[in-house]
Amino acid sequence: MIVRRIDELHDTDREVEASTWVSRRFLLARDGMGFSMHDTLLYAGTETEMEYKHHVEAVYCIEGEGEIQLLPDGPSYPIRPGTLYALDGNERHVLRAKSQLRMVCVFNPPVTGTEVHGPDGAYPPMQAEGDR
Ligand code: 9YT
Repeated sequence: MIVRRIDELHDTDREVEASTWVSRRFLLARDGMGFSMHDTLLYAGTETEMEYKHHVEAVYCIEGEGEIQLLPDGPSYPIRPGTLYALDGNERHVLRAKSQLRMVCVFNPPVTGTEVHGPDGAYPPMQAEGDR
């Protein structure tokens, strides 16, 4: 069994920061669960464009207010605590945080912990076990 607390992730490779968000990664590929699970903060007043071409992702909002819009010109949906969205079609999207958003994110396949968004907004495909 794995038991972790969020304060134990601080200043480790399980805490990954980008310009508009910080991701605290409770479960990564190396934990062997078959998915990764993150507690991500998106900073107030920011927008983050993403396209996970190689992963599906479910995101559950537990704090904050914002909206998600499908790109290039898709519909927008309000995000508030209690809202889940699931990108089951690798959709390109933008997440706008009106206030700080706290999101629980689950990725399949799991992220390895080293990914950053490429210029195309995607994380690269999962590497083979021996490459990590
Ligand atoms: C909600 C979202 O996708 N934010 C970007 C960061 C990503 N979820 C991550 O790596 O935790």
